[in-house]
Amino acid sequence: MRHWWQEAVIYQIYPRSFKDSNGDGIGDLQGIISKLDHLKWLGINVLWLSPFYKSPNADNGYDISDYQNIMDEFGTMADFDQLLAAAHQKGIKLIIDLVVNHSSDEHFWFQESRKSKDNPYRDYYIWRPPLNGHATPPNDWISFFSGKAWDLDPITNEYYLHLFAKKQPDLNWENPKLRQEIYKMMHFWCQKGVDGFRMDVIAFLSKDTSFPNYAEGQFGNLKSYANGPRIHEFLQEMHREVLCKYDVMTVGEAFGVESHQINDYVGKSRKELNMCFHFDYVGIDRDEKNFFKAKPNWKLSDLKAILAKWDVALGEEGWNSLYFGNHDNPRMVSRFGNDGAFHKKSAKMLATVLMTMRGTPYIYQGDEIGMTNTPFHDIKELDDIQAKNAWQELVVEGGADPVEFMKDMNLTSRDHARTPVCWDASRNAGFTDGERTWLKINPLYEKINVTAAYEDKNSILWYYKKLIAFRQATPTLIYGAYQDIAPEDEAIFAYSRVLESDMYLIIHNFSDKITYFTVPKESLPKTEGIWRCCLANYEVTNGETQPNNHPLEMRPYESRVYHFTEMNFE
Ligand code: TEU
Ligand code: CA
Repeated sequence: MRHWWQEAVIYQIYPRSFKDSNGDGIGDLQGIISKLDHLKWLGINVLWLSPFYKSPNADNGYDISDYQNIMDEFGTMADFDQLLAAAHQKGIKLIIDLVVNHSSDEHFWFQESRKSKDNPYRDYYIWRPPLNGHATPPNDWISFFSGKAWDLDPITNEYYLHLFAKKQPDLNWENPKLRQEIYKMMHFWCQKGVDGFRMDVIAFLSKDTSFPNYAEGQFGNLKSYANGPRIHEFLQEMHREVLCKYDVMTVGEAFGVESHQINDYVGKSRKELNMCFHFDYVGIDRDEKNFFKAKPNWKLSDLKAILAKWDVALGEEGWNSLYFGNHDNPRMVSRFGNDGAFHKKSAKMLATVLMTMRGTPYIYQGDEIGMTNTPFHDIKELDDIQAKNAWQELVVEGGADPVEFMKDMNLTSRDHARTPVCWDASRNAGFTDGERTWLKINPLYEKINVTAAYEDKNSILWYYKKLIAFRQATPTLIYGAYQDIAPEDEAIFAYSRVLESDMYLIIHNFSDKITYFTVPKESLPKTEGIWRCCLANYEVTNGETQPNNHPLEMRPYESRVYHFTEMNFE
């Protein structure tokens, strides 16, 4: 059976950075409403909103203090209702972020929980006494945002667990009352009419309650946090109690899930999730020991191997999510493309990859105009708690070189994705009418902005629109089998997509040099037929359109999509 969420193209909005409507320099819900026509024009089907709930913003809304109210800066529940209705009216579905591994420490539950050991909310969180009666945490886990994952709370002299910031205590999913509260909250949003959930660090919900020390080896920490003993029981319960009652889609953030485990989460018969974001290539351009350090010479063959591995692992049982960027990663064109001489070409090439692989594609805001990384000169220019805590730990306390640290941040910071969307060439890039913005504006805004992109029919934006429409109209690109036909090549990424007798051949040049590529004979169809280049990011003249009988000359960051039609001999 085919589902609407397999055929959808999804667009992610990080509300703080999308569009400001009232001049305070912070994006908001009315800002999003004012730009829905942009999304409609692009042709996207689903909008994913990063958290917009009440939050003290220790982690920009991923620390929720009230799951059923709206963040003050973003507006009101009436604004949300208006946004949902307006999106639906334009034929756009809306999915929301479900952040239930942890809450904010300012959530009522935690405020109560910390008061005493016998408070009715005590077991909503994970409390443990100090080891041996001393100030020693229960185990050696560290937080993703630096420092220990346990904090000693003086009121009851016990530790609480926080895999992320101190202000993000982990919820205790062992407690059935907590689980019921979460399901009730999910019903609240489903009854409003939202169309699904993106689920934050979903594989972390169930912990090994003996809290062992880290497992040995690389990613030992992830092995300890993720895929806990009751994770599938919890997800199946969530499905039974909430999800199966609505026509909603779900996508889990599967940090810590390996490819051989994925179909336990998304397999058709599992009744858990529809799809997941895997994290396998998030670290491909990072130093193995230091996540903040970029490793510039990542290999295309490694990236392709990861993509193929997941496609095989998911097979016909599961379904993939395709993404090259989100609010936690640097800009995709700066990272996987070339944001200098081949900015436009490489942004279009990456978009072509995204739209021609098997799975549901996710576009991150601003990528449709090729927004790039932003130069940050000083730690004060960064906002992200992950960067600030790392600065404190590594530079201030650890004596690391501050210049080196900032050099790394200029490649790897999460804030690259969070600088405001550039709407036009006016002051503050048309993001706000106010004087200031909460995070700096990308200095290229006069050139790279939405208005300029609309005016240039050759722009990245127009190309996205064409690609999206093409994909939506082409079942083979959505459902067809995926086969990498040149896995070893370090410049060319080439694959076929086949559905019954329909075949596409897609070829990209991931390098800044002209590269010749010969399609391997065994990858060509056995029957006679005609090849037609139906989409490309360069002009393709007639003489060049046959991929089957001579080497193709692929220009820097060129993408071509070929369609094969069998010859009719009658
Ligand atoms: O991300 C999970 C996560 O672990 C990332 O923050 C990871 O550390 C990052 O990708 C590395 O750069 C989710 C949210 O997407 C993120 O924004 C939140 O900060 C985090 O969970 C906590 O809710
Ligand atoms: Ca605002």
